[in-house]
Amino acid sequence: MPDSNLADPTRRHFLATATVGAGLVAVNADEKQPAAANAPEAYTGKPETLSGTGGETHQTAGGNRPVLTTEQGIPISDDQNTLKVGQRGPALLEDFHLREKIFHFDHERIPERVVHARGFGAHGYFENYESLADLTRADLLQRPREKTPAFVRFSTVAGNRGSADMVRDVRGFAVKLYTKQGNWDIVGNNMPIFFIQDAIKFPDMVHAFKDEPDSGFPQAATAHDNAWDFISLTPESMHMVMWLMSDRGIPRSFRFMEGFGVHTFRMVDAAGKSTFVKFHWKPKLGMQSVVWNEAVKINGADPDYHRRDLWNAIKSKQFPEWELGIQILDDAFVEKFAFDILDPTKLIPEEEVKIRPIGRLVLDRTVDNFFAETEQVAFCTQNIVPGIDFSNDPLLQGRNFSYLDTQVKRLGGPNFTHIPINAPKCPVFNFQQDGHMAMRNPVGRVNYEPNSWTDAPGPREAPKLGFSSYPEKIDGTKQRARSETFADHYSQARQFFISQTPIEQSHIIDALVFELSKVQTLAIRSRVVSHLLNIDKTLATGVATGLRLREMPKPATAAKEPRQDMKPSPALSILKNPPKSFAGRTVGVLVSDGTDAMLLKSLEKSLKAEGASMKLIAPEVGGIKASDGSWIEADEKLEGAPSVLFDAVAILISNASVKALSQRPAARDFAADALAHFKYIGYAASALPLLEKAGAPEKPDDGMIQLKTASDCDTFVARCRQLRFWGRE
Ligand code: HDE
Repeated sequence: MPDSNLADPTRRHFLATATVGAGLVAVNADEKQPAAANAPEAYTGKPETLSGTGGETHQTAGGNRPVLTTEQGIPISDDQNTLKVGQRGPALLEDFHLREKIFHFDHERIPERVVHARGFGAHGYFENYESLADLTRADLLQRPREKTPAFVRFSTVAGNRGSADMVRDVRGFAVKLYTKQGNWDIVGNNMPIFFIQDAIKFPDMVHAFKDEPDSGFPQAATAHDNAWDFISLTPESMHMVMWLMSDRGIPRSFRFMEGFGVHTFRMVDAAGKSTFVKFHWKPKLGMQSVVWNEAVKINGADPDYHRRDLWNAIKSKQFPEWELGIQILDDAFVEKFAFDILDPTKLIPEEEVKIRPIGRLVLDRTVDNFFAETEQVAFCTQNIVPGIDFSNDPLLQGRNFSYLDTQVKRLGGPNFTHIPINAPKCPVFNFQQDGHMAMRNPVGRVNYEPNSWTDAPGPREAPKLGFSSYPEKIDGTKQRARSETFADHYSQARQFFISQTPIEQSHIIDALVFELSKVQTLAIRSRVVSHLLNIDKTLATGVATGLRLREMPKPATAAKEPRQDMKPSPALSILKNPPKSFAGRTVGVLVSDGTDAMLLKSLEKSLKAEGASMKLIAPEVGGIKASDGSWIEADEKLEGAPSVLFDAVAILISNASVKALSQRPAARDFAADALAHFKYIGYAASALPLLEKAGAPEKPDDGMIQLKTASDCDTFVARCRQLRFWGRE
């Protein structure tokens, strides 16, 4: 709480020289050593707010306001004024406080990540369900119910650090597990595959996707010529393009998306037996995405929508949770699978290999400081622990090389592992030393091994305990070549498309039409459609019609004929896997003076029972006078809280207010957008004129639920579980 006594400067003049030292106690009576003069326990100055000669505010130390110091610990007398000759004269070079403060500020930024620059992190833990000793010797997976501390950073890929959250993009899902045998990073995404098969194409891909180098735009969007030019010349990207253009590209929040390790990894047991596995994170609250028109508006209304959602969920103790599952790929499966398990543009349908749940990830703590934790966290795919190993996926192999480089560049030197967010939470002993910002150097004389010193000889190898790579036998010719087993670029893209509901398919078509309409070069548009023809005819025709292509191109030449026998995989659709409840979601309730207080209470109760919440939106943020005369504070002002920010809405404005509100564009948009985005709408009869003005059908549709009684509120919340009333489409 702000202390109102300390907010307004008194007119008493601030005099730096007169106050310095005045509040300092020289010696702590009981001890020989004097306490630091500016230590909070020694400082007896009184906190005051004073006015300087130019009327500027000075707040002085005392009480719970410690003494301000320079980085060298020198107490500061005046933080409002530069040292000058006279009051209006030039500044003096000897003002070390000014110099240090501005110098530090000038260096506040570190290079942003070249990809995944915009992210948001949180702390939590991973808890495994049962011992996985039959598969791996990874220490964290041996003992049932053991908790391992975790830090997770979600991100978009293409946008700069200051870009908006709700862009169409892949989301990073990077998990750092601080195990007792070192840090294990699972640096994955919210899509189980990738655009390219070989790391050597990554710089080209990222260059093409990010803003164009001459103009510097578009920001955080693939809807431009370079991106689609690259895609259209890279048929292996077609499967990922289907995912990106699907609703997975615009997730409602991090809490409602899946995560994937993408590559095939190995689990290695104590006897050295290796099993290939894929990692999957399943959100406990189920999957949910927004619709494109909503995404565009969310970015304007709240560019921090995803980070705010995660922050608020944790702060309100609705801890986001995912289940970790593995697909175990035995030799027989690897042998008979239609694709290569090393190809990162292919997934393994859950219907073919079931996912075995092995534990859960809970995020229960926000960061204390965004920069120190979210910005400085350094994930590295090569951080694995004994019991886990790499596969030969060429993309993973390239990544293992890349992440160290990027961290050195971003964090300024090789000692980024000393930063608390990156430091393992288990003992670290080695002879690495020096370098920029070394916080931890070997102690004593010994800084090498082998050595013959007996007194503190330092650490040594542990042949059994230590990490040892799976001794895979490899015999081959050194060459630059792509495996022929990677050549089928369309079959799984087709499988993804045919696994979607008609609504989801139409979203994919709309997204492609939108993106390609921003592409100015006709030949590129047409080339993309030539690939779509190899995926699905309706898809290609839908896009060609949406673009008004005057001539249908020929199908692109396929390196391998696409298969037509792919079975749909229902697990790939979001809508075929709806959540069981409305928990974790929020209803935006539009209220006004005269809103039925009882009804509002009933709605709140129904939502609470479901584990959902509501936000009150009023013409003014100060609040409303409800029907029973009570004063109810609002959470948001109408113009700052459009309906796109909520999962469903209720419009409970009174008869007396409906006319005035119907004149207000924000109120009309609130209702019109809720209708256009297929949201469930609870309404009081008195709100109907606003809904009608916003284009509601004369006879309310089944997504509109009139609220009169407590039981209506229960019905409304139960209907909201379906998230959207697609019937309106
Ligand atoms: Fe990354 N990637 N990547 N990537 N990646 C980075 O590392 C790279 C790839 C992923 O929240 C960078 O710390 C190469 C696939 C995530 O801090 C960099 C290749 C997948 C994050 C880098 C890939 C990812 C990164 C930039 C092709 C999904 C954010 C900053 C071989 C499985 C981690 C950094 C965070 C970040 C390189 C491809 C996921 C430059 C060379 C595939 C989630 O090192």
